[in-house]
Amino acid sequence: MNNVNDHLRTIIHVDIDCFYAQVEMIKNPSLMNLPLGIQQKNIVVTSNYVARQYGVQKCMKISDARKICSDLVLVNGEDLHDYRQMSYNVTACLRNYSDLVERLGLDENFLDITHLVKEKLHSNGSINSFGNVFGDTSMLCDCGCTERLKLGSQIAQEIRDRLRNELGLTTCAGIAHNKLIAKIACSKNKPNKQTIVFPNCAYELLLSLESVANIPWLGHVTAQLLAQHNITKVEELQNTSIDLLKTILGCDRAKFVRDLSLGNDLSPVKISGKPQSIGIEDSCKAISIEKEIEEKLRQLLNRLLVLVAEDGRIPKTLKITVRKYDKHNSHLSGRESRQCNISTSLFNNLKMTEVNKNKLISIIMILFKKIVDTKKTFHITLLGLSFTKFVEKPNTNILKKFLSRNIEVQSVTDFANTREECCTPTKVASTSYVLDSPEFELGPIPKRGKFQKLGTKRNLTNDLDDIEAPSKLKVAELRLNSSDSLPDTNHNISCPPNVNEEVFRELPREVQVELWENYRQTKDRDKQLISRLGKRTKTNSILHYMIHK
Ligand code: DGT
Ligand code: MG
Repeated sequence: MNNVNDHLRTIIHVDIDCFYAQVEMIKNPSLMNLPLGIQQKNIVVTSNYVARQYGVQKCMKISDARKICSDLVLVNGEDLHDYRQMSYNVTACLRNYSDLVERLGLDENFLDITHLVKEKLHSNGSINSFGNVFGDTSMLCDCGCTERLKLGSQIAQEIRDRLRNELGLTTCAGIAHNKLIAKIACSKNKPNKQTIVFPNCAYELLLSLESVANIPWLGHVTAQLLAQHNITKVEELQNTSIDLLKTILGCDRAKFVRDLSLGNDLSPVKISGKPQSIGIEDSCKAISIEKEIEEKLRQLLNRLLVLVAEDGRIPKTLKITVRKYDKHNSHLSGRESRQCNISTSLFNNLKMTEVNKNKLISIIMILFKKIVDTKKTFHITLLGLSFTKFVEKPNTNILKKFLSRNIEVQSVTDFANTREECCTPTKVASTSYVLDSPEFELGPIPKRGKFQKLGTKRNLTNDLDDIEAPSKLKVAELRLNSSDSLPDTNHNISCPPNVNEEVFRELPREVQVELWENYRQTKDRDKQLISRLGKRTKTNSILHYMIHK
């Protein structure tokens, strides 16, 4: 059952305690000792641990929560902005310890710290584990995994202390040789605790789960299929023959599920990149009128377009998901999806026009009608929209292109401004990290862009539209018309007066050329104006942006 070659990695799973509630308590510390619930519609999506002592649980109805805790303070948590930003900060902080950080939803991260452990192992004498240890440890493996995981638990403690000190968050962690065991371990002792599971205790850990439905990644539908064959306990799943599992689940799925039930998981920690899809969905009381469906979808689309705009890429595919209510068998009221390609030109403008929005709504309604026959009676209890297959926005202007790289950084450092010193990664990763959460999106790790050295507090994003950068054509035209020829490619371009020379030298040559031309253009224009008006006028240009004030 237990192959020592599978013990080589050290994985940490980090989960933030009562995530949305903690963010709200950080924003408003007076909530700290009060029972707090985070409300989305009529549901408490999470509660702080004070409220949990009263029995207020995740996904409880507001009315039920109030019955058991009359003092419950409710904060609306429908705007995910602050949660997303805190989530990015956590991931940025974790990347100090490994490049291999994988996000799962907004509040979970996997870290593969195998390399860090290897580096530290030599410099360590005897190693003590930190936090809780799961299971019977009288027969531990001697392949070296025990020391590695103990060291991993020290690193996990260090990481959690740092998250606490720098971001004010308490977290739980699981330390194990694979992602599955680390994730289950993490949930074993909560809140603000960590748990280590040695490979020989993995089997025992799986058996400690209440039912197969609690096995991560097994999935709701698989759990239902297994339940139809009276397989509900993990032990029953472990003892079911692989042939029967194949009959129930199909060949590949059967093997995957069998491995999960035994605690085997070779899946790597994948560096999160930008999400492959961005979507949102809303469950609702049964809707049976087409007009109401369209209205609901329009609301969803508006929210989704905000997320897509934040992401910055252009989607090529649109998908709708619908759940129909089947009154004869509510368990089988499954979801159905339809998708189609959409024109990227719909996203040409900075802000989507109403005309384009209406075009999208028409497409969405066509897709909807492919799933639901609106001429017959229908009851819809969930609607979802998502965009997939993204392409990067084309950059037309070389200067804008150069700036946009820094703007991307700016958008991330904005939220990290106050925390940048605490979370500046020791290794600057070139890969952007991501999320597979529907709400999610991410940008690159904060790093010091060239423009930060300009020492200006002006906001690049807002200034971009003000910049009067000459187009390439215009530069060529200026060159032709200019009496001062540009230095050839082998020579340095002169730094315009009053521009910080050090910064100027760091800019790409094309940008230096644009700046130089811009300066000369301004100078020529000023000269003409001076001669015409007899006084100096002010022009709006990138030069002014660069000039020391
Ligand atoms: P924990 O980890 O048990 O201390 O508590 P949380 O609140 O961190 O719960 P978790 O890790 O399952 O989920 C992270 C956040 O995601 C949570 O703060 C609120 C949100 N969330 C969780 N479950 C749901 C859900 O069913 N619906 C919605 N809309 N949000 C949810
Ligand atoms: Mg959590």
